[in-house]
Amino acid sequence: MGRDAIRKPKLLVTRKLPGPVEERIRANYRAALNGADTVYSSNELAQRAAGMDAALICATERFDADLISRLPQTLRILATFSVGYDHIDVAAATARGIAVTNTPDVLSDATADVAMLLLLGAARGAGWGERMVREQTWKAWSPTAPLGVEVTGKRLGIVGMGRIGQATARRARGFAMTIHYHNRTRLEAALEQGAVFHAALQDMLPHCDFLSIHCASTDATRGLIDARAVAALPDSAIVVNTARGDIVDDDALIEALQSGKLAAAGLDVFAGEPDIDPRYRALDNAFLLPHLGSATAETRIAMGMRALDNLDMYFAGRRPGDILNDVADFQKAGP
Ligand code: 8YV
Repeated sequence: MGRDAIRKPKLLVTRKLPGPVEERIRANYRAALNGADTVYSSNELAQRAAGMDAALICATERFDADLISRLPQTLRILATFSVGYDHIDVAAATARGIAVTNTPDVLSDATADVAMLLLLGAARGAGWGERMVREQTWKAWSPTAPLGVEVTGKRLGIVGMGRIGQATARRARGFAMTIHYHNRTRLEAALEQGAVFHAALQDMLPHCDFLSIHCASTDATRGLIDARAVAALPDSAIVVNTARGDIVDDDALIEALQSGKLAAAGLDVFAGEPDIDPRYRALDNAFLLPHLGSATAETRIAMGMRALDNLDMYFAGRRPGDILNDVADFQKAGP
């Protein structure tokens, strides 16, 4: 084995990643890749992690406290190929001195594009309209039916005004929408761009013709959009979710879509995905996508490169740019 091979850290890669990302991995790591792109179970992850220095993981793998306790002592860093990290028990990783990094920024535009796609698709009937064409139920054009909801000039409420929320607001302004937002902290005026801040979610909801969810899934936000929140929205409002499915209470949303309290919903994320609540499939006013928020070739490559920047920094003995926990030691890879 050459000197280089001895020095390269051992990296478990849990999913098949874009070609240029895997090329860079092969050049710099002794990697266990997943060419078949199997979604590993927790037991498989624990087994495959044996002897590894690091793991490059996705949101499809749940690194809970139990799995983290079964990781080998050699494994020092979990780099997730995602901005969200609700699939990782960061506190458990920190307690074992395992660094955790994510990939912010690089997917903000792609995800905001999908938020607008859902907003427009839900409002204008992209789902049911396409079904009419494909299923040949499109008969004579009619002045009165079917009709969607006008987007231009309406009020958009954004829950979570981070990078993706702000990118969505920029796009919505192009549709002359008035922006309201609820966030833990108020943004400075330069970032707010005239958006109306609401310290309490419940106070914002009556002002939202559209509601778009962009906060992280945490103990504080799980189930945030519940029956009480839905009831506070104006009748015929539209809900869009590109963040995480569990921020929405499925029972509340589905009942509101069934009763007509809400005109429509556009959803890219679901609790328990891909095994979503089957009632969504029967709702003509639900415009549904299979978690495509970051799914462009450019963005997925950028996410992989960002995860590798974090790993490279860690193994160069430096603090990774996107580190999420307070782990003091960054290792120099060496023989
Ligand atoms: C990713 C996402 O596709 O980055 C995130 O948090 O939700 C998605 O855009 C997925 O999580 C990849 O692991």
